[in-house]
Amino acid sequence: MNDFVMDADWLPFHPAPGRPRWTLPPGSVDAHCHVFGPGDEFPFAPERKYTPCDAGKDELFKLRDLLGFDKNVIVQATCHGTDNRAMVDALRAAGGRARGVAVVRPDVSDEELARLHEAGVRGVRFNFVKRLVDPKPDEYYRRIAERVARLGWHIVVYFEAADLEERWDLLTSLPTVVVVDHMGRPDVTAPIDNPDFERFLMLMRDHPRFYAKVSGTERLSVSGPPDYDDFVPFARTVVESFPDRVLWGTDWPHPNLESHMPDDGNLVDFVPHIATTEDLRRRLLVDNPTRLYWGAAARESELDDIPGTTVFTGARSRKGFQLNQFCMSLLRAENRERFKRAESGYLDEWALSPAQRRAVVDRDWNAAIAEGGNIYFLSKIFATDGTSFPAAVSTMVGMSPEDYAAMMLAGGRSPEGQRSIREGR
Ligand code: 0GY
Repeated sequence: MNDFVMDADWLPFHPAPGRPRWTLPPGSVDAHCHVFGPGDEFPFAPERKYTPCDAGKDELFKLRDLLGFDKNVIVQATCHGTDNRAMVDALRAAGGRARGVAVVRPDVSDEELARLHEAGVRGVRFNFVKRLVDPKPDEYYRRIAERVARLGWHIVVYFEAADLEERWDLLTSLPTVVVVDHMGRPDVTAPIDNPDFERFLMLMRDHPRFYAKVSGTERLSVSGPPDYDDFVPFARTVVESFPDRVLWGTDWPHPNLESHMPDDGNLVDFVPHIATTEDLRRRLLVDNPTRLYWGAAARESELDDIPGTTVFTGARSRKGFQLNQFCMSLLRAENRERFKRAESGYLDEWALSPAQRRAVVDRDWNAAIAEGGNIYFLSKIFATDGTSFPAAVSTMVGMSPEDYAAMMLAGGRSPEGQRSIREGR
């Protein structure tokens, strides 16, 4: 029994969308869609501004297959607040074919962020649209940005065109890639050179870390279907000016529409009107979203498949920054003396995580590397302790220093050994 009754004026998603008349390029990503509930399984948030119809993962995946998309990016909707369970459940069910954008509070725990990452979340959303949320001061968002930047995530922002000016300093100082939903909601009935849209184009032009979703056709257009004439010049300008920084999504199940509910097949048919060449369409639908949501992760999982080697990636460098800085401080004789005299007090001066601190205290180099340490920096600790490099690293493979040295003198490990952790060879 569903405890939630959708709003009286709610327009449910199209019950039977048609198959598009053109074929999406292979590997296309629907880079903006949501799941709502179902409410009896994943309750809507008490602070929500609307109660939608249920629109769960099964419906979403059916639509993905009907339209011909390969993958989805599921964006946490405001009706679920900061409870990301419905979205995470959909990610897990998608078997690698979906990534997520979560909504979190600044005090979200590291464990929760790690859990979201593992499920496939690669970004957080800051929503400034006042009819959807009670926006917070800039500081609130800065604290979240700092947390998620360390994970290599990006930030998706949703705002009304007129609000860009007020949030300009915050947005342009965010430390990550920033994706703007629905082109910053331009007034498509205004001339294309209106000041609000000019400001948005300036944002994109002057800040190469910004991406734009050229989506929201059905919610921004006033001229309406089937041609959405008023929307076309705005979207085309963005696609043609920034072909490598645009994304597109259906926006299914289309929350808060008032004028009409589109047939999602027709929305896909509309894409060639805004991305007019095959090359532009491939970048919009395949290359850009794949790079943003699957690129780094795919590369890192490849790197993680090298037996006996932990590659020092950007994410690990961010994670281990304080640990490695501490190690480097030991290059100075006076710091070595202070560390040797009162190890615990010296470690207090560095913002190490409990796991990093434990690894240093235990001289557990495998643990230190798992926490973002780099062997070349960690070697400053070996030197401070008066331990040779081979003696220190022999502990990582459970060998005595003598046996390890003998193996190295005999030419090291055989190249015939294991080549892939995943494949066990
Ligand atoms: C969208 C647009 C809207 C709603 C939300 O999270 C949401 O509730 O994003 C809207 O009402 O404009 O992109 O789904």
